[in-house]
Amino acid sequence: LDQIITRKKQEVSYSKSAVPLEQLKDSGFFGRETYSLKQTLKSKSGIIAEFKRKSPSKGVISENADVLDVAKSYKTYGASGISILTDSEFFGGTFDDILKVRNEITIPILRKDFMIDEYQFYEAKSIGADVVLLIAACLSVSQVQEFTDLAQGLGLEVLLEIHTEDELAHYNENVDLVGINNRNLKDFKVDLQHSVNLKNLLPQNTLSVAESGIYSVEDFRFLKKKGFDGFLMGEYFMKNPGEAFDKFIN
Ligand code: IGP
Repeated sequence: LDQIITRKKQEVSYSKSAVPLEQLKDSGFFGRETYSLKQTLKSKSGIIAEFKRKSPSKGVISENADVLDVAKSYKTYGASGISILTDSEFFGGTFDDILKVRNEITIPILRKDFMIDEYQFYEAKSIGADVVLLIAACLSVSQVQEFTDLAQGLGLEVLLEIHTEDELAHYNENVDLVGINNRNLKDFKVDLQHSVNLKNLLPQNTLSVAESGIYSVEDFRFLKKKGFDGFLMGEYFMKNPGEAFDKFIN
């Protein structure tokens, strides 16, 4: 994680020198209609399906998948939203992946990246995202507050990701959704029960998303029964291209 953050800081400073923040703000934001993940989590399957080519924990997952084909099938199968990694170095994603789908896909798009600088929120808005991820493990409590205000001011929804009890301190009632990562980003271990325990410590009625390591109908049903509203799934769908969501939904 430290390595990712170091690299991310370099990337952001490079982007800023190419297109300064003031210029990015002036360029006007992409006029895509915005979609609310808070709403679609309830009205659709609850599945936030992810497009991901590779990851530090799994290596190459799917090198040649076409983002538009995948996004269209996710939408058709009833996804509440699509999560698109925009980190290149570690996850093989690009802004282009969002640019390619934004005009075709009428469900919320989550820009999935490591957000550490205000610049990235303007970027997210300018490429047409609806939702951004804030990872508690990468941010201070005050950064979470500050970035939540900034994101929402731009019309973006905020998914706050936590993994430990300590990170509950990063929660504030303004965040739109709370994701609990089943995977520990430090050692990559997956523990669903740990996430359930943590979810039970959140205020009731918090919209909660179980993230990562959901590989079977059993995993999915277990988390659903425990009251999670959303399910962020990447690897499973990337490795089973074109597979419908029926067995999860029904
Ligand atoms: C998806 P999986 O195990 O279904 O592919 O996981 C998603 O939860 C995972 O990609 C993720 C992630 C993150 C990636 C969750 N939080 C933070 C990068 C950064």
